[in-house]
Amino acid sequence: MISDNMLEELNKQVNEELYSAYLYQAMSAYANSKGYRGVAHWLDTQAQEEMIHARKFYDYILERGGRVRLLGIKEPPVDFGTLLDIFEAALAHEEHITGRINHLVNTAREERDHATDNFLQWFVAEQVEEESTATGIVDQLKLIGDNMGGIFQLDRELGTRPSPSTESE
Ligand code: OFO
Repeated sequence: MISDNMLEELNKQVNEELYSAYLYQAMSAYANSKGYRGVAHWLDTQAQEEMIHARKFYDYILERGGRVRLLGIKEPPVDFGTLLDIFEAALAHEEHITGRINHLVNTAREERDHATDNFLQWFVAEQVEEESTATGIVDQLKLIGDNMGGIFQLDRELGTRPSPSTESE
């Protein structure tokens, strides 16, 4: 049996992942308003991926016979500044999510809940990828600086991100 405490933490994580989707969607809308269509596409795809993450937690709660509680989703910001600001915010957010996943793993281990521990390992690996991807884009943007040609090229590159159904989300 899954504990009430573990269930509460998993329900909180559904909310964290839904907020992640909301945040990336808001970033995408902002990038679109600035004319960065490729960046907007990349962020939109990320928002879809976060919905899949939320769904994984949702399905797991049900699979364990738990009750899903959908908590209120907080409002994300509207303005995100420069492209570098956007991706630095994305990286900071992913670091926060990594902290949450680590907390969930610690809780599962304290409770000797091996099934939940095992379920969470996919997210442990996923967070390494999420942080590495965001760091890569931040580094590229720092190198590019104000070079419009570089920004144009990066925008085009980010616009080619495949949809979550065809990549390993
Ligand atoms: Fe769900 O990984 Fe990003 O936030």
